[in-house]
Amino acid sequence: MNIHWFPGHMTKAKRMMEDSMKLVDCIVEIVDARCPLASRNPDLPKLSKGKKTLIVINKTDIADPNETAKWQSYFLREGYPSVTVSSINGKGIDKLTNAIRDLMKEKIERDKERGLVNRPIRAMVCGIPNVGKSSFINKLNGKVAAKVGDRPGVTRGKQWITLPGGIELLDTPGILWPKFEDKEVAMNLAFIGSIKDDVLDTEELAANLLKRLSDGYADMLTARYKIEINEDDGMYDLLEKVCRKRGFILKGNEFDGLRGASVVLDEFRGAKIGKITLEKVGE
Ligand SMILES: Nc1nc2c(ncn2[C@@H]2O[C@H](COP(=O)(O)OP(=O)(O)OP(=O)(O)O)[C@@H](O)[C@H]2O)c(=O)[nH]1
Ligand SMILES: [Mg+2]
Repeated sequence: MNIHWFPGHMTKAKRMMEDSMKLVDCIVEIVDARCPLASRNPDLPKLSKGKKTLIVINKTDIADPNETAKWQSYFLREGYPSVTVSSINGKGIDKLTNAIRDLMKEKIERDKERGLVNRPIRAMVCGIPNVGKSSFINKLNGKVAAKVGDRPGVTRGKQWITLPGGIELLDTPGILWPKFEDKEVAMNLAFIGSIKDDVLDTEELAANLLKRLSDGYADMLTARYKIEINEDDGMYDLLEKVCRKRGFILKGNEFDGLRGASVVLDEFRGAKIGKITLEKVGE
């Protein structure tokens, strides 16, 4: 499958982000719990010049909780502390400030030794499109942020959100780009809806997704679509089964793959099939 996706405005986004990065002490990188690796940006350590990074595993409300726990351990082994959140129901959002203070404890100590008190810790949110950056910031604003203030001069007119514990967060997130040249990554991002469907063959995509889910989440597929799944079913066989069960039939008794595909993709993305994680640690 060929995915032409890289938007032209990414160059501008990159420049803006590099600008913002100079203003902060640490990075909060949002990833999607359903594919925590595919939704990361491989260039971030270089872009941030090695700034300390906290990973926010977002959308945990629609991912497989067992896998989310494994991803959290994985990231820690890789040297990245993380918090697990849902920016829709707000779960876990209140863990952010402690996690940032913990991440930056050396700086806090250093400042203290130098007699610098009440120096804020500045952070910015980054992430590839659609991981929930805006939702996360909005949720913070609604839940734990004290106020939004403008700091002209220091910040060149940028808006900051003041969090408890002396943390200031840039209110505009940095948009990163995914590792789009990697086919597996592109597929996963397409499944979760981070790549516009109009550039994709949705039948091929949905059929691929069904085949993928039949390994590990077959029970959920069976429960949702009332279909029997055999090991030797090809991806289009699965799509056909879904279509026939749902009555998506065209003239001549052909199955309406397009209609089936759109339903499967929508239901997967809306977590109607279940809480599913596409990437497994160690695979
Ligand atoms: N279920 C669920 N959906 C979420 C969560 N966070 C965000 N979303 C949804 O994901 C979609 C993208 O969210 P945004 O907050 O717009 O993501 P973004 O990273 O700001 O996206 P861009 O601005 O396009 O880069 C929206 O449909 C949100 O409702 C979450 O924790 N759980
Ligand atoms: Mg946004």
